[in-house]
Amino acid sequence: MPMQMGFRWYGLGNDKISLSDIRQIPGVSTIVWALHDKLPGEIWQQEEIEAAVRPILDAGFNADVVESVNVHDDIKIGLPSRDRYIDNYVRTIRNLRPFGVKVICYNFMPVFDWTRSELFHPGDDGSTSLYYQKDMIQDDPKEMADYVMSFTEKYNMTFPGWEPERMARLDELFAAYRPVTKEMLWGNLKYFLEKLMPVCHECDIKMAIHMDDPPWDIFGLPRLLVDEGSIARFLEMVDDPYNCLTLCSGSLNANPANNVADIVRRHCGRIAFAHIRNIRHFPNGYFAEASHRDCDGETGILDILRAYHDCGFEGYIRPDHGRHLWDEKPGSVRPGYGLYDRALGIMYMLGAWDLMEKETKEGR
Ligand code: CS2
Ligand code: MN
Repeated sequence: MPMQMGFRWYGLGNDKISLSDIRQIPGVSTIVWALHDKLPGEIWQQEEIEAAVRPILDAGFNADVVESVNVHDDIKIGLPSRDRYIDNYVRTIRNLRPFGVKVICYNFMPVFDWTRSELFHPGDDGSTSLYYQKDMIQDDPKEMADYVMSFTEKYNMTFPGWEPERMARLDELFAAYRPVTKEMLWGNLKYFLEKLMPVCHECDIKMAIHMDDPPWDIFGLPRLLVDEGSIARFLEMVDDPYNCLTLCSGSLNANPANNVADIVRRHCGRIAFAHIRNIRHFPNGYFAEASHRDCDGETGILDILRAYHDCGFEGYIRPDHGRHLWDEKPGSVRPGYGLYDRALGIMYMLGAWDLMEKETKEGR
């Protein structure tokens, strides 16, 4: 099967972008979806799944990739209650199977999903993008969480991994994670995946862990999937073809020492899902998310695409965050998930890909 291009969509009534908008972007076969009103640990029921997936299939897309089924904190912390939540996860996997789901993207980051100090940072060209200012993400998690949550309050828009119910208990969550060392977190991840692998085989659904974003410890919380060494450790720890990666180029390259194209070449067979995003680094260590065009950042988008092509990548790929362009402003667009820049990103990726395909066919 050839590589399949995906587009993340937040669902009817929860996304200003429509499926018919997405239909007009060339080459998109897969809608990357989720049940966005579910809390981590809850079972996704078949009727709820059916209601979310039906419009996607009716619009002519497949719904092969779920991003994310979020993992309950008790599983990450390793509390005795984790078994109950793992059972719920297993039931969710079984409930997803009849809808043709092939890949579940998830992450194992303590407390926070992605973290940024600014969601609408102005670029030189008048667009805005997500931005990371190192010194703002050091001591006070509350300040950053309040900033991100202010968007939820102001615009009545929730973000995956930033559930208001969890963020309201931030002190409690930090206290619960305090005894969890990095090694313990690795152990808890192994425990979780070993319980899931049999059901993944049974259902032919791959678990694809997302990289930690940014790829370093924040606010004293350990983070695991940060570089080639930790990715290799992860894949060996549960050495199973259903234990896979969501290789996120932007998350990894937030540390410019990570060469994403090399990582692709090394682990391509276990990459179920590719996120493509470009990062522009500033000399002071801050970074901004950039357009997908290779020269607009330092992530090496063309080398990464070539690495996927050389490896005969047959998984799912999607543009990750885009900038906010034209009429996309706070309140009218989900941070990082507007229509325009992600559509431009797709055309850039497909342009490079089509050229490589043509050259291969013609033996050049
Ligand atoms: C995504 C992640 O928007 C993003 O940064 O790439 O939030 C991703 O969806 C989760 O980490 C996966 O669980
Ligand atoms: Mn990503």
